[in-house]
Amino acid sequence: MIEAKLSSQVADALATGGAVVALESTLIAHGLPYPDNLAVAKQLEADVLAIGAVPATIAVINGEIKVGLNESDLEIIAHGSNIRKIGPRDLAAVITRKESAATTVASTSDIAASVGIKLFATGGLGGVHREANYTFDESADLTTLSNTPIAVVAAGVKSILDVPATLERLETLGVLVVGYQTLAFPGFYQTESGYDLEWCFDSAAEIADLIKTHANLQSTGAIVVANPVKKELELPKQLHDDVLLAGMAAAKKAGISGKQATPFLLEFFHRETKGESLRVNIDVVRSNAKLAAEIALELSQLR
Ligand code: PSU
Ligand code: MN
Repeated sequence: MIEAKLSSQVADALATGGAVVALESTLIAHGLPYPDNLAVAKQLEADVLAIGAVPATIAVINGEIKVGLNESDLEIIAHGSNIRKIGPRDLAAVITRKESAATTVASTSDIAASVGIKLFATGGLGGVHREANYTFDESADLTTLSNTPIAVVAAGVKSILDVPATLERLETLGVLVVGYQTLAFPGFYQTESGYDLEWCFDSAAEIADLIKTHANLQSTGAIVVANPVKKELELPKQLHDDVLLAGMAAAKKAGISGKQATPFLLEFFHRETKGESLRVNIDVVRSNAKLAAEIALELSQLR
């Protein structure tokens, strides 16, 4: 088990088999602009609480892994420009240096599963980047999901990625992907990515059952619950495709690669769509947090 400081609400809920939803901090520090990000961080926690589950936002604060952040921790993360974005491999370094850092899907999943949290909500997963065939840029989210027993609610993978390659890797790595009320794999800013799923689960209760069965089988990987943005809220396709092409060209020109690629492209989208992509991004994470809370609640009633 990873040594972490749990908020008293999270500790109580875990001790009594209550519903807990993990939330990540990279999305706050590097995925959304200040001060919207701070408001979103608080809104996500309120959304989870309103459904009757306990939110557990995860980050490293002054060298300590925290599960459940207080107001001042959230401020530190939200003023994120000099906060590192860290995957599982970086944890030891950040703790040794007593720095604060934002955790990605990979490191958040790792920490959450290790303290006994079963549900995690994010926006879009990391995966295989376009041109990964020669850059080798594949998110550590994939490796972690292959060996971490947690259910992650996401609107698919970020649309800036190579979506079909990411789906192939998820299959190879043994990560179960199920659509929530859909067989169309979501496209993050868009309802559909153009790629299909093999499983559609229709309710939070059915997904809670699935998580329980998966655990009984001692399956070691994660379950991805793919929750699409509502059609009437998605980013228009032409706008999305145009901005993505322009963003990738701008990234190349600016020499952006590796872990800077995602924050650069998300910011490019927010700017070039005049806030439309930001609105969709917020809708997506809120909807995922709510669904994760509903599933966590059902699961707590099963156990
Ligand atoms: N999805 C979002 N916004 C984000 C991310 C995902 O809507 O900021 C972050 C997550 O923390 C994810 C990370 O784990 O991007 C993946 O980054 P990379 O591709 O560098 O591994
Ligand atoms: Mn990468």
